[in-house]
Amino acid sequence: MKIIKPFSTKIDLNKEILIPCDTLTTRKLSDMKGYFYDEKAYDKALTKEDSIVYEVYDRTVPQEEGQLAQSITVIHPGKVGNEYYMTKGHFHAIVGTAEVYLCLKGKGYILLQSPQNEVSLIEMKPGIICYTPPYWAHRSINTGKEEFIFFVVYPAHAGHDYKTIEEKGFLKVVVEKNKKPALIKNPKIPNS
Ligand code: S6P
Ligand code: ZN
Repeated sequence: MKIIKPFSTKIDLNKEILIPCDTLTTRKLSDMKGYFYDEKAYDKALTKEDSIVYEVYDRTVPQEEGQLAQSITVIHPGKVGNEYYMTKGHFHAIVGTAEVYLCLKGKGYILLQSPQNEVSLIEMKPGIICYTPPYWAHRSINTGKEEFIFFVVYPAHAGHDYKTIEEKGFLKVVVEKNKKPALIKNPKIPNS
Protein backbone atom coordinates (compact mmCIF):
# COMPACT_ATOMS: atom_id res chain seq x y z
CA MET A 1 0.00 0.00 0.00
CA LYS A 2 1.21 3.52 -0.78
CA ILE A 3 2.44 5.44 2.29
CA ILE A 4 0.89 8.91 2.18
CA LYS A 5 1.30 11.84 4.57
CA PRO A 6 -1.38 12.59 7.18
CA PHE A 7 -3.59 15.52 6.23
CA SER A 8 -6.56 17.46 7.51
CA THR A 9 -9.57 18.86 5.73
CA LYS A 10 -11.96 21.53 6.91
CA ILE A 11 -15.69 21.37 6.42
CA ASP A 12 -16.70 24.97 5.95
CA LEU A 13 -19.77 24.90 8.21
CA ASN A 14 -21.24 27.97 6.53
CA LYS A 15 -20.84 26.74 2.96
CA GLU A 16 -20.67 22.99 3.75
CA ILE A 17 -17.87 22.34 1.32
CA LEU A 18 -14.50 20.68 1.78
CA ILE A 19 -11.45 22.92 2.01
CA PRO A 20 -9.27 22.00 0.24
CA CYS A 21 -11.21 20.10 -2.40
CA ASP A 22 -9.30 18.11 -5.02
CA THR A 23 -12.07 17.33 -7.51
CA LEU A 24 -15.54 18.67 -8.07
CA THR A 25 -18.06 16.59 -10.03
CA THR A 26 -21.17 18.38 -11.26
CA ARG A 27 -24.25 16.44 -12.38
CA LYS A 28 -26.72 18.40 -14.44
CA LEU A 29 -30.14 17.29 -15.66
CA SER A 30 -28.57 16.43 -19.04
CA ASP A 31 -26.23 13.97 -17.28
CA MET A 32 -29.20 12.10 -15.85
CA LYS A 33 -31.10 10.90 -18.88
CA GLY A 34 -33.03 7.73 -18.02
CA TYR A 35 -32.70 8.10 -14.26
CA PHE A 36 -36.03 9.83 -13.53
CA TYR A 37 -39.06 7.63 -14.18
CA ASP A 38 -41.19 10.33 -15.88
CA GLU A 39 -39.43 10.75 -19.22
CA LYS A 40 -41.85 13.41 -20.53
CA ALA A 41 -41.35 15.52 -17.41
CA TYR A 42 -37.58 15.05 -17.78
CA ASP A 43 -37.59 16.26 -21.40
CA LYS A 44 -39.77 19.24 -20.45
CA ALA A 45 -37.50 20.21 -17.52
CA LEU A 46 -34.40 19.93 -19.70
CA THR A 47 -35.94 22.12 -22.43
CA LYS A 48 -36.57 24.79 -19.81
CA GLU A 49 -33.10 24.70 -18.22
CA ASP A 50 -30.20 22.28 -17.81
CA SER A 51 -30.14 22.77 -14.03
CA ILE A 52 -27.49 21.41 -11.70
CA VAL A 53 -28.96 18.49 -9.77
CA TYR A 54 -25.98 17.76 -7.51
CA GLU A 55 -22.30 18.33 -6.90
CA VAL A 56 -19.68 16.10 -5.28
CA TYR A 57 -16.55 17.59 -3.63
CA ASP A 58 -13.78 15.02 -3.14
CA ARG A 59 -10.48 14.71 -1.30
CA THR A 60 -8.27 12.48 -3.39
CA VAL A 61 -6.35 9.57 -1.88
CA PRO A 62 -4.87 6.57 -3.71
CA GLN A 63 -7.71 4.28 -4.79
CA GLU A 64 -6.37 1.26 -2.98
CA GLU A 65 -7.37 -1.02 -0.13
CA GLY A 66 -6.67 0.51 3.28
CA GLN A 67 -7.23 4.13 2.18
CA LEU A 68 -10.47 6.01 2.95
CA ALA A 69 -12.11 8.40 0.48
CA GLN A 70 -13.96 11.44 1.84
CA SER A 71 -16.43 13.64 0.06
CA ILE A 72 -19.34 16.01 0.39
CA THR A 73 -22.43 15.84 -1.80
CA VAL A 74 -24.75 18.80 -2.30
CA ILE A 75 -28.13 17.90 -3.83
CA HIS A 76 -30.11 20.94 -4.91
CA PRO A 77 -33.85 21.18 -4.24
CA GLY A 78 -36.10 20.36 -7.17
CA LYS A 79 -38.22 17.74 -8.87
CA VAL A 80 -38.66 16.11 -12.27
CA GLY A 81 -42.42 15.63 -12.45
CA ASN A 82 -43.19 14.50 -8.91
CA GLU A 83 -39.84 12.75 -8.36
CA TYR A 84 -37.39 14.61 -6.16
CA TYR A 85 -33.86 15.52 -7.30
CA MET A 86 -31.51 12.68 -6.42
CA THR A 87 -28.11 11.18 -7.15
CA LYS A 88 -27.65 8.57 -9.87
CA GLY A 89 -27.08 5.83 -7.31
CA HIS A 90 -24.70 2.92 -7.57
CA PHE A 91 -23.40 -0.35 -6.22
CA HIS A 92 -19.75 -0.30 -5.24
CA ALA A 93 -17.67 -2.15 -7.84
CA ILE A 94 -16.03 -4.00 -4.94
CA VAL A 95 -19.40 -5.03 -3.53
CA GLY A 96 -18.12 -5.97 -0.09
CA THR A 97 -17.38 -2.34 0.87
CA ALA A 98 -19.49 -0.23 3.21
CA GLU A 99 -19.96 3.53 3.53
CA VAL A 100 -20.88 6.08 6.24
CA TYR A 101 -23.04 9.13 5.47
CA LEU A 102 -23.37 12.08 7.89
CA CYS A 103 -26.06 14.67 7.13
CA LEU A 104 -24.85 18.27 7.55
CA LYS A 105 -27.75 20.28 6.19
CA GLY A 106 -31.25 19.98 4.77
CA LYS A 107 -33.31 16.85 4.66
CA GLY A 108 -33.81 13.81 2.51
CA TYR A 109 -33.39 10.08 2.34
CA ILE A 110 -30.87 7.41 1.48
CA LEU A 111 -32.61 4.73 -0.60
CA LEU A 112 -30.88 1.35 -0.43
CA GLN A 113 -31.44 -1.88 -2.31
CA SER A 114 -29.86 -5.26 -1.58
CA PRO A 115 -28.85 -7.81 -4.23
CA GLN A 116 -31.93 -9.81 -3.05
CA ASN A 117 -34.07 -6.76 -3.98
CA GLU A 118 -34.84 -5.75 -0.41
CA VAL A 119 -35.44 -1.99 -0.26
CA SER A 120 -34.64 0.25 2.73
CA LEU A 121 -35.19 3.97 3.24
CA ILE A 122 -33.20 5.94 5.83
CA GLU A 123 -34.46 9.41 6.74
CA MET A 124 -31.72 12.03 6.94
CA LYS A 125 -31.54 15.37 8.76
CA PRO A 126 -28.54 17.22 10.26
CA GLY A 127 -26.60 14.97 12.64
CA ILE A 128 -28.02 11.67 11.38
CA ILE A 129 -25.49 9.06 10.29
CA CYS A 130 -26.55 6.41 7.78
CA TYR A 131 -24.56 3.20 7.67
CA THR A 132 -24.65 1.68 4.20
CA PRO A 133 -23.61 -1.95 4.61
CA PRO A 134 -21.59 -3.84 2.00
CA TYR A 135 -23.56 -5.10 -1.04
CA TRP A 136 -26.38 -2.51 -0.93
CA ALA A 137 -26.90 -0.09 -3.83
CA HIS A 138 -27.50 3.45 -2.58
CA ARG A 139 -29.01 6.68 -3.84
CA SER A 140 -29.59 10.00 -2.00
CA ILE A 141 -32.72 12.09 -2.43
CA ASN A 142 -33.41 15.72 -1.50
CA THR A 143 -37.00 16.06 -0.26
CA GLY A 144 -36.52 19.53 1.24
CA LYS A 145 -36.77 23.08 0.00
CA GLU A 146 -33.07 23.82 0.59
CA GLU A 147 -29.87 21.99 -0.31
CA PHE A 148 -29.44 18.50 1.16
CA ILE A 149 -25.76 18.16 2.11
CA PHE A 150 -23.91 15.17 3.53
CA PHE A 151 -20.36 14.02 4.22
CA VAL A 152 -19.33 10.46 3.33
CA VAL A 153 -16.42 8.17 4.08
CA TYR A 154 -15.83 4.93 2.19
CA PRO A 155 -12.99 2.57 1.23
CA ALA A 156 -11.03 4.29 -1.52
CA HIS A 157 -10.78 1.10 -3.60
CA ALA A 158 -14.58 0.58 -3.59
CA GLY A 159 -15.11 1.87 -7.14
CA HIS A 160 -18.55 2.59 -8.58
CA ASP A 161 -20.85 0.37 -10.62
CA TYR A 162 -23.36 2.81 -12.16
CA LYS A 163 -24.37 0.54 -15.04
CA THR A 164 -26.68 -1.76 -13.07
CA ILE A 165 -28.78 1.12 -11.73
CA GLU A 166 -28.66 3.05 -15.01
CA GLU A 167 -30.05 0.04 -16.85
CA LYS A 168 -32.43 -1.41 -14.26
CA GLY A 169 -33.22 1.51 -11.91
CA PHE A 170 -34.20 1.11 -8.27
CA LEU A 171 -37.35 -0.90 -7.55
CA LYS A 172 -38.81 2.06 -5.66
CA VAL A 173 -38.70 5.81 -6.16
CA VAL A 174 -39.35 8.73 -3.80
CA VAL A 175 -41.99 11.15 -5.07
CA GLU A 176 -44.06 14.01 -3.70
CA LYS A 177 -47.60 12.85 -2.93
CA ASN A 178 -50.11 15.07 -1.11
CA LYS A 179 -47.23 17.52 -0.50
CA LYS A 180 -45.23 14.84 1.36
CA PRO A 181 -42.49 12.41 0.35
CA ALA A 182 -43.78 8.93 -0.49
CA LEU A 183 -41.98 5.73 -1.46
CA ILE A 184 -43.74 4.14 -4.42
CA LYS A 185 -43.08 1.31 -6.85
CA ASN A 186 -40.96 2.43 -9.77
CA PRO A 187 -43.52 2.99 -12.55
CA LYS A 188 -40.83 2.07 -15.11
CA ILE A 189 -40.42 -1.44 -13.68
CA PRO A 190 -43.42 -3.77 -14.05
CA ASN A 191 -44.30 -5.67 -10.82
CA SER A 192 -41.81 -3.73 -8.71
C1 S6P B 1 -19.46 7.30 -3.05
C2 S6P B 1 -20.63 7.85 -2.29
C3 S6P B 1 -21.02 9.29 -2.63
C4 S6P B 1 -21.66 9.43 -4.03
C5 S6P B 1 -22.26 10.82 -4.26
C6 S6P B 1 -22.91 10.96 -5.63
O1 S6P B 1 -19.36 5.92 -2.90
O2 S6P B 1 -21.74 7.00 -2.32
O3 S6P B 1 -19.93 10.15 -2.51
O4 S6P B 1 -20.71 9.16 -5.03
O5 S6P B 1 -23.22 11.07 -3.28
O6 S6P B 1 -23.75 9.90 -5.94
P1 S6P B 1 -23.50 9.02 -7.25
O7 S6P B 1 -24.50 7.92 -7.17
O8 S6P B 1 -23.67 9.91 -8.42
O9 S6P B 1 -22.08 8.52 -7.14
ZN1 ZN C 1 -21.15 4.73 -2.58
